[in-house]
Amino acid sequence: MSTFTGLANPWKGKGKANGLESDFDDLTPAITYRHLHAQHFGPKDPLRAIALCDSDAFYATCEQVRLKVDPAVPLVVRQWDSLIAVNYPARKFGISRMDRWDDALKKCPELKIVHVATYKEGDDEPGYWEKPDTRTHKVSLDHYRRESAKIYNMFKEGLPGTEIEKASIDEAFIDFTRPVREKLLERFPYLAKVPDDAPDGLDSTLPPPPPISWDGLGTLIPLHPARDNDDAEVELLEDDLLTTWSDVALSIAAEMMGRVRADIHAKLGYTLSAGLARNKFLAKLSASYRKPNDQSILRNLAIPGYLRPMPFQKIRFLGGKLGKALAEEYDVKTVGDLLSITLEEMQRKFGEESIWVYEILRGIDRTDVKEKSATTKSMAASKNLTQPVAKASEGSHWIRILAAELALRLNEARDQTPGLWPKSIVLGLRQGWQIYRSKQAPFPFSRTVTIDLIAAAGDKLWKELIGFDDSRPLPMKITHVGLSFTGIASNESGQQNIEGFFKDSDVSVKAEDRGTKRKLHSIVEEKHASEEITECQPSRSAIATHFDCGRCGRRIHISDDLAGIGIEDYIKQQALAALRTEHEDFHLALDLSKLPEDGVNAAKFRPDPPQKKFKKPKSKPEPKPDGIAKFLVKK
Ligand code: DCP
Ligand code: CA
Ligand code: CA
Repeated sequence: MSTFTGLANPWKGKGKANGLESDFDDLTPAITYRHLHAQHFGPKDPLRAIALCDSDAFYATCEQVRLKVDPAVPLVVRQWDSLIAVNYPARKFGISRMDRWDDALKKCPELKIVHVATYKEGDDEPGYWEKPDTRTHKVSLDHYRRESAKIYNMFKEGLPGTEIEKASIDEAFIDFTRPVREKLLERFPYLAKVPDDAPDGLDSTLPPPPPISWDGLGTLIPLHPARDNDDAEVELLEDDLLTTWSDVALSIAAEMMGRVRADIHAKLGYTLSAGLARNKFLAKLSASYRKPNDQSILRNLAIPGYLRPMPFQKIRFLGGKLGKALAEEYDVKTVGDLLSITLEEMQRKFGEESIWVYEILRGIDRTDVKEKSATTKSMAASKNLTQPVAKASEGSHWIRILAAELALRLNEARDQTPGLWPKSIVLGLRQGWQIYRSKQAPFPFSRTVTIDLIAAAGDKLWKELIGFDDSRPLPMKITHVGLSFTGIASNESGQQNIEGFFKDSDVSVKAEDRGTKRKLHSIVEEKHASEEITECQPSRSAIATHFDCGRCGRRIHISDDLAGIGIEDYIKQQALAALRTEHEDFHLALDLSKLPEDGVNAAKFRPDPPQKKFKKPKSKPEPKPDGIAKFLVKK
């Protein structure tokens, strides 16, 4: 065994005879004392350990836990005629989300079918009804959100020092880098100090790590997936020889992940599956390697073997138009097939932003795990209508149902964070997927959140958009009604402002009766008259969709298709990170083009040069962030 800097990549020389073996050239970076002792961990930190943890058959398990059903009983969650969640015992009968509920019952007569809770007008809370009717009821996911929050809170409590980003109702990214670093130093105290005879001081590479015992830590994604069992022993031996400190970091993260998964199962009854790897993209991809109730670990050296044979259209954001365009353009199927396309070629065909895809295909993802702050949160309640709105006056019915959901959710959120209040309320109406109209208005502060208050604000927006005159034709065929709160913040200062209003207007803040609240409503609306009711685009999620370049002062946006509400936040982050890298490179290229030919040292400008080749600077500094985005619309 030699030093770990020069560690051979097992794929080098074994790849196809077309030079592909150099596609993954960042798998065994030198790991130094400086890395280990860094206080800030960038996206290229070699000891980064990220997990994606996803609940198994989530809604189905929520119902199984709520109803105290034996987890071995096949159970599905029904929404109207379709299924939205199928537990693992039911999957054994060949039941999937694609089935109608009655077809599923044919496949498994003892199937337990639970219809998702629904709201109906006049109810403050959702209920589980015998025969809910889509014409009058609206689905409620409140119970699932509440259970989701419990799981999230157990992550927070059980994993101090980690960064946790909720990625959807049943999954979260967890960045273990910080606590893993502490554990490394605790377990291997000899790493705490640079040895006196270390040749390069802090920049000396760490001594080789000890072999790792992976027992009980999960499923290792193999280094050589194609090998048969006879080679298992060889592989084990090889595994030890190839062990790096990055792997040790992953193994410690896996211990922590496994412990919290077991705690959640014991306390709340949910099983979770996790993937652990060096970045978010790979963690997400590994999480489904073995389900349910397992965690899969993707060591750096296993990345090529895992990615290469993967049909790229299976990768979530390559499943849509972009994947199709790539498949057609190059007549290819797997990630490996795409590796021969150069960055230049990809960018020429698909726009500058495709650097992000180029990197993703090589297992590189620079996005951070970022906890979402409560200050930019939004809450949306919506209903797809099987029968479009027939008359203008029907609006109040739906608005009231949506208002009940928002009231419940805001009140629950206030139990956790008192004083939470939305800045605005938005009514969005849709005709199919093509036509969308919305209005928003500032939302008046009130000490108590009531359905009346929200419904009144919603009605006012409906009046602006549609009116309540049944004798006039509707301006659009409404197939979807959405009511949302945006800019939710814990509003101490907001409260003071409001109390200020009351002093001015001489209205008692203590009065809680409806009349006063209505007055309050109109006072606040008057105060905001100048900014009141603006036509707006479909509401965006709270995540940043642009950055401001410190060098040229330009604001760079990700394209509209990517910024939309249908695209997951981590995809937006990835696109934004790619744009940022691209933009930095653009400046770098520009800098280089201005320098005299000789003595140009890229490292001077960018200490950590990227693996791709620089693009030639354009004559005009006009980076265009569109291109690939048109392929990235949700399927
Ligand atoms: N969901 C839904 N409609 C979909 C997909 C999902 O209503 N088309 C809901 C129900 C799921 C929950 O979101 O329970 C989580 O989605 P997942 O894709 O994570 O699927 P499950 O958790 O149900 O199953 P798995 O164990 O495969 O993760
Ligand atoms: Ca899930
Ligand atoms: Ca999920």
